[in-house]
Order: sequence, then C-alpha cells, then structure tokens
Amino acid sequence: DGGYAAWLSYPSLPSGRLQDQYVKWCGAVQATDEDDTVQAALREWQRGIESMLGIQAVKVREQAPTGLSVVFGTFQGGNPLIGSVFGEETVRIVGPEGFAIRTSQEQGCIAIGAVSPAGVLYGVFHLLRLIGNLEEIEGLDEVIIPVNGLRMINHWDNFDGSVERGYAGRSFFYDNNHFTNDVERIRDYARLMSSAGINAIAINNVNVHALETLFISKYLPEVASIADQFRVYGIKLFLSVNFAGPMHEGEVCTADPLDLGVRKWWQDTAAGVYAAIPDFGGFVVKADSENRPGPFTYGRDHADGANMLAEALEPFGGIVIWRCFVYNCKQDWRDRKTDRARAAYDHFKPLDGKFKDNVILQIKNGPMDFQVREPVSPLFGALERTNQVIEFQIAQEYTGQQRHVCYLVPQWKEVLEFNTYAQGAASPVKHIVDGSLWGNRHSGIAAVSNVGNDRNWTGHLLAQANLYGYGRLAWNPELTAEEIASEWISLTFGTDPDVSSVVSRILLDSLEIYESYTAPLGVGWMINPEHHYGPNVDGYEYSQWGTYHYADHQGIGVDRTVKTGTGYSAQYIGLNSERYDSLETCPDELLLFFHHVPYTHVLHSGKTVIQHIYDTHFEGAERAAELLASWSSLKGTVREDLYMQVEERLRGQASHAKEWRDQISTYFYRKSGIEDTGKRTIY
Ligand code: BDP
Repeated sequence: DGGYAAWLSYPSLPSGRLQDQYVKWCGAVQATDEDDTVQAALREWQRGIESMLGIQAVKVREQAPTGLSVVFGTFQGGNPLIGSVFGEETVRIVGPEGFAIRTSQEQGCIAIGAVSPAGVLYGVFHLLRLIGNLEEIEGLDEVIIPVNGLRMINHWDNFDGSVERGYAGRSFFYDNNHFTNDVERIRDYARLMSSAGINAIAINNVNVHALETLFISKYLPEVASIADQFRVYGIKLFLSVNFAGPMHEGEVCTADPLDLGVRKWWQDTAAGVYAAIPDFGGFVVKADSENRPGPFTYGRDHADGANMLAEALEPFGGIVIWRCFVYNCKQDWRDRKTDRARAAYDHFKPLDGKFKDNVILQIKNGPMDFQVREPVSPLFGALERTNQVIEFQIAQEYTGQQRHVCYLVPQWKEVLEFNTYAQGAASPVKHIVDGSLWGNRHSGIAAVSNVGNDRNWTGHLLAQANLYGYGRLAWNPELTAEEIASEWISLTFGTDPDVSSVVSRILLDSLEIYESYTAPLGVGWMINPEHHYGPNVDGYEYSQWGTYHYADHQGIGVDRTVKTGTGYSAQYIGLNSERYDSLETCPDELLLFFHHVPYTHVLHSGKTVIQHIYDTHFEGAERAAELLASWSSLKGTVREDLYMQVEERLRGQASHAKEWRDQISTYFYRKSGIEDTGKRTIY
C-alpha cells in the first residue's frame, strides 16, 4: 500500500465494547437512492465496515430491514425509514450540503438524511470517521452543515506533467502534454477529497501556459471526463484560464476586457465549456502578476477584467475566482519606500464594491507569500462589499517542501482566528471568509494542493495530515488542530493510544520547530532563490522580488511603520495598526516584519534579537533531531512500510536543520560580531 489509502485505509479496530456496538448496528445497510453519489457512499460504507470490523454490511433492498441497520438517503429519495426518522424541521435546516444523522432506537436504525446526494456522502464519511475514532454511535442526533460554502483545492499541475511547487512526484492528471486518463487514481483522489469535505478543485496551474489555454476548447472532452469522476463525489471542477486566452488562439488580437470581440470570445468559450460540463464551477485567474497577462496592459483595472469573465459565466451559474496576488516583481531594491507587502491592499481596496456578484477575490493568507510566519493580509477586513475566499498553501513551498514535517493546521487556525476589528470588537477572519460578517453571496477557503503521483500522494506521509486537516478545517474552522490531528492519526494508523500520542506530539510541535531554525522573527525568505529549499540568507536580498530583510552590521528588519517606513502598518484597522506600528507592542514573532532594529534590541521575551537568533536555531535543530527519536519509538508498532517512509524523512530533516542552524547563526555572528552568550561553536 505504501500510504496510498491514506486516511481511507480503515485500519481494523480493537475488540471490546465499542466494537461490539458497531457490529450490532452495522450488519445491514439500506441505501435505496439510485443516484451515483449515494451508490458511491454505499460502496464506501461497505468497504469501511468490512475493513474496520471484519464483517460484511449486507445490503437490504426494498423491504424494511428486520434487525438493526444503517440507512441513508436523500429526503426526497422515498425511503420510508428516512422519512419517518427525520421531521420537517430537520429537512428545512439541513441546507444544500449538510446532513442529519440520528440513532433511532424505535426504528432500529442509524439514519443519515440529506437534501443532496453529496450531503448523504458526507454523512456516511462522518459515521465512518466516528467509528474509526472509537466514538459512541448509539445516541447520535445531529445536523451537521459545512461552515464554508466553497472548500476548494487549487492544483498547480502543468500539462507537461510537472507540478509547480510540487513535492510529491508528478501530476496524476497530465503527462507529457496528454491527459493521463488514470481513472482509478483520479477516483481515489476524489474519494479522499470528498471524505475531507472538499467540494471544488481547479485542476491546472494558475500560471497557464500555451497548451493549457486549450483546456477550455480543444481538450474539453478530456476535462469533462475528469469532471464526471469528481461529480460522483460532490466536487465541482474549475479551470485556471489565461487572461490573454483570446489572443492565444489567434482569433482576436487583443485581450482588452472592454473590447466587444474579446467579450464575445469569452461568452462563446464559456458556452462551449458548459455544453461539455453542465455543472462546471468556473474560472480561476492570475492576472498582472509575475509576468502573467492582465487588464493593466490595456489601462483597465481588475474589476474590468474580472467582470468581463463574470459576465460570460453568469448565464450558466459559473463564478470567477480572481486572485489578489498582484504585485510588482521587478521593483527596485534600493527604493525603501516600495513594499511588496502593500501591493494586494493597494490594488484591491479601491475596487471594493465594483465586482459583479459572481466574482470572488482570492486573497493569500498573508501579504507576502506563504512564509512560515507573516501577519494576516490586511485585505481581510478591508473589503466590505466583495465576495472573498482566503488562500492557504498546503504544499510546503516555504515550510520544508514535504521533506521536513510541518503540520500547518495551527498556522491556518491562527489566521482564521485573527481579529480584524472590521466590524466591532469581534470580527475574526473566519467570519469574513465564511461570509457571515458581511452576508456575502459566495465565500469560503481555497488552498494550493500538496499532492502528486507519489504512492502516498504527499511525499512525506505526515504531510497527508495537512491535506486532511485543510479539508476538515474548511468544513468547520471550530475544530482544533489537536482534534484534527487525532482524527487523522486514528484513520491512518489505527487507534493505538501510544501511536496517537507520539504522532500527535510530532505534528503539533512541528511548525514551531520549523520556524525556530529558519528565518527569524517574521522576517521571512532567507531561502535559495527559485526552488526555495534550504538556507540562503541573502538569496533574495538584492533581487527585484521585494523580499528583503535589510540586515547589515548594526541591525535587521523591514521598517513598515508609518513615520519612518513604508506605511504598511496603516493598512490594518484600529488596534492592529497601532500594535504593529509601535516597537513596544509589536509581537516578537513579527518584530522584523514591521521594524528595523539593532541586534541588541531586547524582545518581550527578555532576550536580545541576536541571542534569540542563536538560541532558537540551536534549540530548533536539537528538537528536529528529537522528532526522529520519538518516531523511532514506534518501530514495530506502526506498519513497517509507513514507519520507514517517515523515518527516512525525519532523518533528512534532522541533518538539514543543522545546516539551517549553522548558516543562519554564522551569518549573523559575522555580521554583528556579537558573541553567543550560550558559548556554542559558531564559526
Ligand atoms: C509563489 C510561487 C509561484 C506561484 C505563485 C502564485 O513561488 O510558483 O506561481 O506563488 O501564487 O508562492 O501565483
């Protein structure tokens, strides 16, 4: 297996009271809806039950089951048991993707009912998850509804089979400018995604190359067959499109969004897409960013660009997901007033309220680019009249590239909990992205995928926890990082409490450990240019990408204050703006993001900046080595093939963490000339 089944491996459960309970209820199953999705749920249920409990869930057809059973279906599907277990009130509140689940002693069944077949499927995955986590199932009575409407994955897969920022092999959608048509792999991927709650997937890179512009025309039949697979699992397919699409196919010689020929081209193209894929989700667009074409070329703004595409998709119910990752990647590093961090806000804040209501802005969680630590993007809170989704990166581009373990759920939680003060004292990001703060028509969460054709999907087996965790968090941001880790561990490795406590500790400590031996105090980058792996303090320092730390012999950090710096801190609202702008109140972990300080500056922790750098790097490397030691304690307990994969990665991480430690501490020792009070060897 090698990790292929991931969290759907359904490890067999220990015998005991709970197992008896499950066996008692799960011997028979009834799912009478003929719908493909409900039938897929039935297959999933039978597979899970057999694997976890070692029994067959016997399918009961028309007649009511005689003994105890599990029954699921849509409310309108006509199964009398579903009708008798759930009242009208439940049907009314369940919503398009939610489900109700109830153990009815009277009817002798555990029933799952939903409005949509996808809701039924989510309910079945839920019950399997409860069983896989040894939860009681005798007193169930809940209505469960996803908190976020859009729960999306963005693939950065290229038609040639490479994956931009992919760390788990190559694409399983494409190879060598062909579609792989790997039906089984794509189906298993859809199963995994829907079991984690994902309902939208964009299958190609936001950087759309020449041949990929043909996904919306010539290659529609192949795209449609992927959509057919996704549909069964409640997932809508999206495509990234090239803003200059009309020009690529040579029919129109401009991409000006106000040009009638261009508008017509997009309208016709959209019609063609919907003819092939009636439930097509919509377009994802990266425009005027990192050399991609966009409306700026024609003196138009991003509302013009997005609205033009929105108009084309509107008749079919499609949406445009327009990315706010727009900045100048050719800036002059000598100009200390230009600040890449400001860019998204400066571009999009003035456009608030100008987008059509089937446009959604996709905003990266931070103002820069998925660093291990950066503040939350100030655009959250600034757009009151615009649909928006947050964009996370599950792929570990800057967080160890799936060679280091870095469980990102705690980082995402922190971002979602961040209070923007946009509308009174309690305006956390999670209420902006779920649409509740401003009553948006569309809202939710998107994230860059971390999968590839590696046997275990994510390269590092423990990186599966990020993929699973992302989906679960998008479904319900109230789940804790601990709860998510614990679910994932049971579903992947089984319910042995020793395994659970060791793996859970590794996951939960990993982000802090990674942060401690890499770039310090929120300054970011310090990685090798282009591939972004491994330490290189000055790698981007004199480049045009806008990614600076400004370290010299006296101090370090980027002055983003109002008085002496770039003024970025003023993009935040009220207390946040004051807190970041002041050296006294700026939190330590973001100090160098907002301030340029001498190495001797004393942090809230009581340490100087330079001593903090030395200490965290030495401790971090030590703790990285301890991760390997803890994992080793599981040898013989965790399945051998899984054990070995992780051991190999943790070994690599332990030695790479030392390289980080040595380069960073040496660099700052030489720059500052200040001794380490810990008297460790720094060259
Ligand atoms: C950066 C990646 C780059 C992506 C870009 C994006 O380094 O490869 O194209 O983000 O989000 O993180 O468009």
